[in-house]
Amino acid sequence: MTYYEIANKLYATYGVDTEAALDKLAEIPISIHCWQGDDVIGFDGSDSLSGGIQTTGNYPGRARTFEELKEDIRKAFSLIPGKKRLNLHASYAILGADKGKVDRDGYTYKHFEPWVAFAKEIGLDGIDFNPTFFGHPKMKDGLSLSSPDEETRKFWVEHGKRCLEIAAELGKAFGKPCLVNIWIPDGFKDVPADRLTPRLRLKRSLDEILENYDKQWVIPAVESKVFGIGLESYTVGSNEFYQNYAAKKDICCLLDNGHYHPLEYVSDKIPALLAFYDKVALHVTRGVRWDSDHVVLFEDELKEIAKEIVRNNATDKVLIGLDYFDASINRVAAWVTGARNMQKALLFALLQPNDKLKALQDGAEFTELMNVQEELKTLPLGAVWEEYLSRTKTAGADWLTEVKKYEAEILSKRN
Ligand code: RNT
Ligand code: ZN
Repeated sequence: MTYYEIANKLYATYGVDTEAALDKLAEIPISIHCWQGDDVIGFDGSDSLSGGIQTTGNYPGRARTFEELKEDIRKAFSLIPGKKRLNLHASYAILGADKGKVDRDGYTYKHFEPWVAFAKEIGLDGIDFNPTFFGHPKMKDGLSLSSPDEETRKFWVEHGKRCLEIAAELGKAFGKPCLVNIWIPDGFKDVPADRLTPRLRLKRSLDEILENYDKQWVIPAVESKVFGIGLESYTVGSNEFYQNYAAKKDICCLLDNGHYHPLEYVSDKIPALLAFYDKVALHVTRGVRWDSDHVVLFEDELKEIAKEIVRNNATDKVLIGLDYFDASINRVAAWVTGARNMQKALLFALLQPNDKLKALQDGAEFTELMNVQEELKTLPLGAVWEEYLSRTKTAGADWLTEVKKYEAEILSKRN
């Protein structure tokens, strides 16, 4: 018997079908962020990151051009099995002759068509999109949609509108809706004198942006945050603000698991929102002491997030995206590690006897529930994962060898 066949039998003793789990896993799309490859810099003029987020490290090989970023994505994605989408920020516009002439309030679909061609070429499932409200001179005093300066606020509203228009085309291009996530860094370092008015301005700006969009192809979402670097005391787009806004406007909430107080868990928020929303979007990341956006590892909270998605039959409702940026290690390896861990966590969740566990809970059989959950932790998940990799013709545990070769041949030559 192979290692996988033994695993299949062991899981079967718990009533779990590994074949069904593998089939299901292959169907769950992961939206992979383009910004791990270039430290969130983009191509539209910025040369540093702002907005209370930070990439640390200076590992050689950062992608500096569209060609380089495509090359790196191609390599990384070839080492990630399953269905993949690409998550783009507006700052990754391919402006060509429009460079210096067209600003973010004037971007159109044509500036992203080269990305569509690329995504199709490498067989992706679609593209998700994000307006970029940072890394730009029109951020006034660190504010965008909540700015008291009407010209500034309007500029960013127009940017938001353009992004929804672009997203509709992106959705159509793949025949799948495009998630448009709105995150703004707006906030204050120190105790504000007025917490309400900036939120009222943000509300007005969002209303203006969302006045008109293509409901068939676009899923708008709002992403809250508790604090940013230099924005420790107040963020305009807080959790309560956005959750209420999303509920009233019938749009989507995006939960980034680096954006809450350390003892608040996104795994617990997912089912809370599923009780009210048809869709919930995620930014899966790993915060170490703060929203540090470390590479996603196979950790307890990641498994818990995956369990909530799977056991609530919400693989179509929870839109899984990744959001981290580490510049201290090989960036291609960072992509691969995080994406594979997300998938591994989903597989872990798919290999739980979820109905049986629920029945134990309902029957108040908490001793057995604890016992079974503990036993499940040491079943041979790795054997099933290796089987998945081999069936999807993806490199196994030695994938890093390929990245090292790529580093020697390509990345190390960039300077
Ligand atoms: C920032 C948010 C936001 C960004 C990306 C680049 O804290 O998480 O989602 O990381 O949009
Ligand atoms: Zn995020």
